[in-house]
Amino acid sequence: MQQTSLFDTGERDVSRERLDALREAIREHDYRYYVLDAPSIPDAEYDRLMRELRQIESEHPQWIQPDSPSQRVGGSPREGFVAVRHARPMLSLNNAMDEAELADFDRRAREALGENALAYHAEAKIDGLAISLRYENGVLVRAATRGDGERGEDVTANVRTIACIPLRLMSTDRPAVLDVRGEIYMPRRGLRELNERLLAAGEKPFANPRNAAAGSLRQLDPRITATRPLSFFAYGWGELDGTSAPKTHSEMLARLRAWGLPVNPLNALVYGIDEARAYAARLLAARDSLDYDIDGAVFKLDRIADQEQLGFVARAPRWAVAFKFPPEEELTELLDVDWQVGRTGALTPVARLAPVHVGGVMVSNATLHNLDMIHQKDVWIGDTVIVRRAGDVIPEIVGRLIERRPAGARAIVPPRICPVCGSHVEQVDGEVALRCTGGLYCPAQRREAIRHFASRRAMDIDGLGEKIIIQLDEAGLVKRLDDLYRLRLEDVAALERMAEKSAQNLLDALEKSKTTTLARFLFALGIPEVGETTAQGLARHFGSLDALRDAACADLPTAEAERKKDRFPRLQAAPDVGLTIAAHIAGFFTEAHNREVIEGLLAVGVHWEAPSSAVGEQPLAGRTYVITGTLEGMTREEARAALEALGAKVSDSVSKKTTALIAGEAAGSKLARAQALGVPVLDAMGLAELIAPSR
Ligand code: 5U1
Repeated sequence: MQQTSLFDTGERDVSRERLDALREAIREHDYRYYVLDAPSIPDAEYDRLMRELRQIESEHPQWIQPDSPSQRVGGSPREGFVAVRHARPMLSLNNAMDEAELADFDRRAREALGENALAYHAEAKIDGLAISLRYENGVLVRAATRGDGERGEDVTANVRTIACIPLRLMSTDRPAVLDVRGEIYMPRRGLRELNERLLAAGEKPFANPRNAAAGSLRQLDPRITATRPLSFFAYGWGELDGTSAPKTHSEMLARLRAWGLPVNPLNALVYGIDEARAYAARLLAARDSLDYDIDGAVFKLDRIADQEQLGFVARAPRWAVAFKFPPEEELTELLDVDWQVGRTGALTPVARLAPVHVGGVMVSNATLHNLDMIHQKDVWIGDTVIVRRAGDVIPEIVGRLIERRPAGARAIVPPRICPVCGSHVEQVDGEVALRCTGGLYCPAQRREAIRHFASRRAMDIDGLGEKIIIQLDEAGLVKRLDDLYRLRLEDVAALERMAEKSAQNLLDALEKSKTTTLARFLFALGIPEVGETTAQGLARHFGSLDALRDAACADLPTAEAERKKDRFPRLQAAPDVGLTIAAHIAGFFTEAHNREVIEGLLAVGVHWEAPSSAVGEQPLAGRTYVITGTLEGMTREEARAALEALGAKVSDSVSKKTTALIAGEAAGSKLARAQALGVPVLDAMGLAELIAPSR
């Protein structure tokens, strides 16, 4: 052991410096955790710092100071809530970090009591917020957080909003005074829904259920707490008056339950260390399937007389221990970000991590959800990030340590082209997801594209179900949709469990599907947000695939249109088509890969009759018009739609082939060019005559 000199020799001891640094760091983390409700490191990291501090202090007891973070149990009440003194202190639990430490706890208890095997009350350690509920004559009079164990914050108004906490105890046999001790927590599903709500409102989501529970309970406005899905389990008691003293912990928890307090159904009585270990193993195995976070198993001597005999050290009882499970949050380095393309084309950022054990599993990938989340959490490549793996959800990045950002860190830039197929990537206004536009071409979307294409309301290809689609894909027989129509009988018959008769049936169904309608074909293309009704509207409005394709490709947004939020006017002129759908249609048709697949489908013989409303009503077919200037009584887009509905083509530039220029007020260079080329010029009246029969 090292001795400190009374006289400062100028030489600072390494442990001493480390001790100071640890105390400073822990104080900072306490402040962030208890006061700001914004912890910046996972619990496991905090625990490591605290353990290291305690270790140094145990090696150098002369350095222990009363204000060291190791010398108190919890945090201090924050401004805004009234401090209240607990009638009995709220204790904390000593931890057993592994089975050997659990066995030590059991051995010490057995030795102290002189018994061979002890009965333990085994419980799940809920990862929430400890609370003390005071009932006087059966009525809830106060709820207080743990604070420093002696004094906490009065959160009665907030706790009264938690539905499962009784405001009045049930049954007639009520104690005069009862302090119930337990944990307030937020169920995982509740947190997911809450975070969705917060994100939709443009607010910051919570990183984990514990922060969410703490943040919700510490709201100064109880009406906000009331909207939060909080829950509670009772696991102990403080002052108890006006009723018989319980003989065992399990007996008292049964009484709490009878009084209407929620008690965890996973609690059990176990005998001896082997059963305790087995309980912990079962609980750990069940951990992912629970709807709340747990961070360990708690074992308490069941007999109250035994508890009293063992007593306390500092603020932790010697009769109970928390057997800690592997932490569900850890720190690691974000090495890179890949973008995964889902079956509907949505791009998800996947974090590549320096491998780390989280919740007992080695994790090297985690989701970052979407670009909005990346911005919200301000995560960069090179950052030290907090990775969380809880429940059966995939590991996620919940934050980063800004103070550890290295000089070479770089911001995450989303790809402009799809990493799988090279089609361009779009982010449609109002949507969080980035999307690959190569829906018909992208291998990542292939199976989904085929499934949708073949579905009954689309091309109605009988017999082309999910299993066969997977087989065809795995065999590499269908790389693009049009390959479906090139399948040969022997290829299909060679698939596993495919009789020749079924293979022939499939080919027949494919052949039959070639004769379809434009509306079905448009729906079958799987353009995002284009359902059956929209597809029918598009077919009716444009009359032909060419007209729709021209509108989609020519309708690229100009800077001026962007400013006026007046994008894709020709597409938006169709029924049911607003800005978002128009953007999806434009994105789809401007992607050359998709146009190639459509050409391929037409080339193999997919065809349809012109929509009936357009048949015989195309008097302007083969003619090309250009529109310029301000038309009286009609926007240029309406004029264009009317001409196209009659089969005309509307072009943007005047050439010798232009049938006529339609010139409104303030026509400029196009009018001059038409006159120079001898192209006929019509005014608004001429246009009205031209389209009159159809209006
Ligand atoms: N399940 C459970 N959690 N928990 C936490 N029991 C339990 N007991 C505790 C704590 C702090 O303290 C006892 C000493 C009452």
